[in-house]
Formats: sequence, C-alpha cells, structure tokens
Amino acid sequence: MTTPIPSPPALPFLGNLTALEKEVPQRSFELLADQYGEIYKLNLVSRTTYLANSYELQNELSNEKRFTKAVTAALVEVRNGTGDGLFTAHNHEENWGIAHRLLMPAFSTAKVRDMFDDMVDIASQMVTKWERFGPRHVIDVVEDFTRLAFDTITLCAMNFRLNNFYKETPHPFVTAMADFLVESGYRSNRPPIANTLMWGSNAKYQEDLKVMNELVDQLIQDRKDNPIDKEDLLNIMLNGVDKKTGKKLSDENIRHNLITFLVAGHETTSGMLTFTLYYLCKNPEAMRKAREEVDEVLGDEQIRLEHIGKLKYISACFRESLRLTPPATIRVVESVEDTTLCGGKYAVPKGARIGIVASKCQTDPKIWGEDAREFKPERVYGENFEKLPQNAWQPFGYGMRACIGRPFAWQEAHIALACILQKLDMTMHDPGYSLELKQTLTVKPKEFYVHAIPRNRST
Ligand code: MNH
Repeated sequence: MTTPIPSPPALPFLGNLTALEKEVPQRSFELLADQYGEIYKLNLVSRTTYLANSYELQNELSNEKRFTKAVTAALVEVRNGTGDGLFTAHNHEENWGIAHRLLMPAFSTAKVRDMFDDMVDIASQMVTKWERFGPRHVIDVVEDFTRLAFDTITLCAMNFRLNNFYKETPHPFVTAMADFLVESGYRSNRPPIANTLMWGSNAKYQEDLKVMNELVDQLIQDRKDNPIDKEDLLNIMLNGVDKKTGKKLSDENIRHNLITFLVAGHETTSGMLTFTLYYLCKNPEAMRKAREEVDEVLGDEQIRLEHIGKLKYISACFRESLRLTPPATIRVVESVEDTTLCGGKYAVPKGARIGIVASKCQTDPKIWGEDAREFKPERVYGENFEKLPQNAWQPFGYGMRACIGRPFAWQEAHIALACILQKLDMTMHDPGYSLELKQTLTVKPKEFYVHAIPRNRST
C-alpha cells in the first residue's frame, strides 16, 4: 500500500500557482516543505510537479537509470536564448552529445588552470576598486560579484573584455540578460494564454534577446575575421571536431553555448560568492579562520596557482555556503517508468516531474543533525567532506547532466575571496542585516551591503 502524496488546496484553472510567491518562489517551496514534509505535489500551469525535500529522496532520485534530467518550467523559456546549448538541451538532442564531448575536456581542472592569470586580472580589478573607494563606500556585493563573474567568463571563454569595473552601470548585455532571465521565470509561471497577452513584456523580452544574440554573434564573427592562437573555449567550439560523429558545432549552436556559459556562469558563481561573504560576516570565528589561512598560505605574495589547493578552510566555507543556500535551487528529473519512492511508500507515474529542492535535501537533520541550518564549515572540511554519505551534497547537480563549470567556478571564487581577505577587512553595512533572498533564475542575497577596510597588516 502506498501513501498519497500531499498537495495544498488548489484553485480552478490556476491550480497551485497562487501558492507561489511571484518574487521568490523558492521561499514558497521551502515553506510548503515545512508544512507538507518530504514530498508534496503542486499543479502548476496544468502540469503536476512533485517537490522532494529529504536526503533519502535526493539520493534515490540520483539514480540515472530511473530518473533523467527534465528541461521544464523556467528552463523551457530560457531556451528562447540558449536553445539546445548544454544546460537547456533535452537529453535526446544530438547537439548536447557533440557539445558535451567537445567541451568537457575544455572545462577540465587542467584547462581551467591555464585561465588562472585572466581570473586574477579581473579579481585584482575588483579588489583595487574596493581599496580605492575606501572604507566609507557602500559596496553592493551582488553587483560587484556579478561584474566579476561576467568579466571573468567573457575573458576566459572568448578573450573579450566587458570592462564592467570601469563602468558606473553594467554593460548593456548584462542588463539585457538579467531582465531576460527574470522574465523567463515569470513566463513559465503564467498560463500560456496570459503570455500571449503581455505585449509590453513580450516586446521587451524580444529586445533583450536581440541585444544578447547580437553581441555574441559579433564576437563569433570577430574571431572568424581575426583568428587567434589561444585555445580558449570559443576556438575549441569553432574548430573542434567531435570524434564520435565527425561533426563540428554549427554557428547557431556555438551561439547557444556561449549564451549558456554566460547565463550559467555568472549568476551561480556570483551568488555563491555573495552568500559566502554574508556567512563570513555573520560568523566572526569563521571569518577569522579564513583570514588566518589566507595569511598563512599567501602572506604578502601575489596569489599563485599552487596556493589554491592549500586554501582548505576557504573551500569548506564555499561548500557550506552551497549546502545551506545553493544558488541553483532546484533541479528537475523525470521518472523513466511508473515507479515508487522511499521503499514503496509513494507511487509516481512514468514521466512524473520531480523537483529536488537542494536547500531542503542538503539540510536534512537525519544527515546533518539538529544544527543543520547553521553555518559550520568544519563539517565539510577536508576528510569530513570525503566521508559524507553519497549524494548528501550536490549543489552542482548530478551525473551526466551535472555542472560542467565546477572547476571554473571553484578556481575563480577561491582567487576572488583570497584576494579580498588578503587586502581588506569586510564588515556589514547594516550589522543587523539578516539574510533575505532575491530570485532570478537562481537565488542571491537581497540588499546585502558591506564596507571594505584596508587591513593594517602589522597589527
Ligand atoms: Mn553550472 C549545470 C550549478 C557554475 C555551466 N550547474 C549545472 C547544474 C547545477 C549547476 C546544479 C545542473 C542543473 C540541472 O540538473 O538542471 N553551476 C552551478 C553552480 C555554480 C555553477 C552552483 C557556481 C558556483 N556552471 C557554472 C559555470 C559554468 C556553468 C561557471 C560555465 C562557465 N552548469 C553549466 C552548464 C551546465 C551546468 C553548461 C549544463 C551541463 C549539461 O547539462 O551538460
């Protein structure tokens, strides 16, 4: 006998849509989990979606023989910009396989090491800016980490400088992409008929798409006109031949993948950095340890590649931040067959879409204890991290469709945080600030501001 899967009361036509907050749906998903438990279902725009909230489910749903990635909800709309690029491709699309085989090696830890100098270049621009503005300046953390992540991925992927740190307002491409992502989210939560009626939003949406496509097409054309020797991602995409099919990537697919890297590469990384800085400001003991480590490993030296692997406490801080507040909040899988979950307890049909709510699964008290919601980097430090039960920590997704940019984001973030802590003391603008979320495709801290005070290193 299976147990029925609970669901909040629904309204005709809209289903459970009204149960979701428009601005921060993630908050609703978490509140509903507190109310309905390890699994519940919602009828969203005439489709049933299940939401999974426990370690046991996250682990079970990571069996790729039984569950595969589903491109649903906001991702369907994001496809308007990223098409069959890696992140939004359906499993069966041929271009996913070609791009995956060509690009996996290009994003390997070894290749990412070659990007070290470019990453330090951008991080230094940010730290220099913070130093020069001085301690009174109010830093909008999300804004500057977004500049950092955007400039880093464009420089590393296509040898192009957006120069966001030299501008008062972000590059138009950045604004267009941010608006495009927010609107994609809204569109996915509206009944289709309502979408066709939103003339104003639709015109703006098309305009944003145009801005994004034009810049990327221009970069592709520039590269074709002026080839360079550097083995960057753009060259690999332009020149690479897939061994299995003998095919090259089409220009359209290259455009889709470049936009994919920009979408997938900037929001998540800047989110992780902002959350981590927030947790460090809130936990002075962790901040002290992180800074001590930077002093020990870097001292007064300019950061070098061999420092990165020694920043073990910093790694633990990032991991703990990703556990508590994963910027990519939900990944959705689809059941391959009619099946049951939790040892026969719940029945789900073939094709059922199940969202894995990472923040809930990664704070399951059964695995993490009663203090699961507290920031304690020690629990994911060094060996402790290696000893975690399988799939207990998966902010980068899982399996075949897991994040391709993990080594890239990891190196970029370590460089940035180490360079900051080496030079600056970070304090919150409002000492009473407590975390609120802002949601686009991903989540980030809302209205989080800090001050950067040059360190007096002799004391
Ligand atoms: Mn990333 C897939 C999280 C940084 C490019 N990424 C995923 C998934 C998660 C994720 C989760 C799986 C989504 C799903 O199952 O539907 N990504 C992150 C996080 C960070 C991140 C938390 C930073 C921190 N990602 C990056 C960076 C890049 C990138 C940086 C590129 C430069 N991510 C991708 C791509 C995919 C992906 C591409 C899709 C891979 C595939 O399906 O083949």
